[in-house]
Amino acid sequence: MSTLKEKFKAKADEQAARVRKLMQEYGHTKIGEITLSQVYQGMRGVIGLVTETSLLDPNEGIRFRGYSIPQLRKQLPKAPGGHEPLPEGLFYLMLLGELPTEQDVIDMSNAWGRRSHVPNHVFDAIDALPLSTHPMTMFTIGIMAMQTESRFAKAYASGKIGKADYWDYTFEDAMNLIARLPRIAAYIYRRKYKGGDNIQPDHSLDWAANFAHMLGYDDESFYELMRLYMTIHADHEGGNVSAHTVHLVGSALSDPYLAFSAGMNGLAGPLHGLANQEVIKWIKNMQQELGGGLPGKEQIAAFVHKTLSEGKVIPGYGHAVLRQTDPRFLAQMDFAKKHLPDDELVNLVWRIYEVVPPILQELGKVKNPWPNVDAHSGALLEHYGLVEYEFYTVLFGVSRSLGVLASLCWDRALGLPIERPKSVTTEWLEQFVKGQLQSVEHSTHAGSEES
Ligand code: HAX
Repeated sequence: MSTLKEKFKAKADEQAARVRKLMQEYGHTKIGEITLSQVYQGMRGVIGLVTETSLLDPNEGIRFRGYSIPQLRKQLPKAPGGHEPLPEGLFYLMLLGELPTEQDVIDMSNAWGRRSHVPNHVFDAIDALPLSTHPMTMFTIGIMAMQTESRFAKAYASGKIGKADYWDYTFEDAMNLIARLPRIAAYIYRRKYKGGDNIQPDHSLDWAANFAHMLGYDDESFYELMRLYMTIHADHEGGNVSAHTVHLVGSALSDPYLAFSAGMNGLAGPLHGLANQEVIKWIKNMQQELGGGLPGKEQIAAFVHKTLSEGKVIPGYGHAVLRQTDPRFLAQMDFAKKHLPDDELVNLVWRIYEVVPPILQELGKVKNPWPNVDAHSGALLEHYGLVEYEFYTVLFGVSRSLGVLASLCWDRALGLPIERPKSVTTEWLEQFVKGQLQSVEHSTHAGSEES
């Protein structure tokens, strides 16, 4: 057993005992109430999931095992000469709950390098798709084609493993998947946009830099962007569509390939991860309509109003949980100030940031008028020449594997059961409300008779 796996097993045993104790002592304690509106409105605010890897505060933003993004940028190990955190370190932190040493991160890089072989039939499956296929569709199909490699599925099918072993095979699949995803993503990029001119991996590089290299961007500053990008997009607690889907599908003991691919289909929605391509599309349309360059604030405001009047959302703004500017937006802004302060598109993103929130606030219905992670990422990628915006969500997906697969390891280690919340019909709710009203009327009536 690898050291990482041994450490994970020890942590998982400790945590499982903690959960058992909590359940025994407080299993019946109420931790919230549900209103009828929440039932209709996407279960917003309903506490119904346990995700150990990160926690989202509406005002502070995401914390990974207690560490904010600015803290992670300082405290996680860096590449030699680099300033941004290595995503290997974040995965270690999410999996074990403790900060890694430099050596732990080097070991993780090496382990992923060793595990990164992608079988040829995966590339063949991608090659069978027309070039016009959206990169996210190619990505999920590539992941599905690779399901032949699932250690969990094979072990389960053999009938030789029991519940206590599930975490082990899930761990193996998670590590292999994370190791292989950059290769698949880069293959899709080079096939669709660069005439199939593939670039072989360079395992002397860290995971994110090697990904950048396979995409065709060998520039230290782009490596840094990829390290930061892969770190900040990795996890956003458990209730967002991609994370929740991976957990939900995994809860049926579908193997990590099936579960992760399902989560990626959710990430491909424009209200979730696809918003990163929508943002840049929207900005480009704005520039085109306004004659190019850097439009003035009034011009931007007019374009925002026009978008809203067409019944569309402003992509990159708003959030189901956050109520402040997303610290992931701010981290990218900080990166841009350091590396590309004069970039026109980046300056436009910053100007839009000054214009959009008051307009959304005025609408009176938008709960969070501030930018989210997707409002900034495209402008950074464009600067380095990665202009194929349909590919942006694939980058997000590669990063998201770190959080959701670490969580899936925890799901199996804690033996979490199949997920099955209760649903009801509108008629059921009407009857329920009527029953509540009648019982209130009955008790009021009974009360007045007594007095
Ligand atoms: N522009 C215009 N209207 C918006 C809006 C925006 N950016 N954000 C919310 N609203 C509207 C909603 O559409 C809703 O309108 P209706 O009542 O007419 O349906 C109303 O304001 C209330 O919505 P909310 O409660 O504030 O927001 P939700 O929790 O329902 O939705 C979303 C959160 C992120 C989906 C939403 O803010 C949105 O559509 N934003 C634009 C798309 C986007 O940037 N998505 C990425 C989010 C982050 C992420 O997951 N990244 O991957």
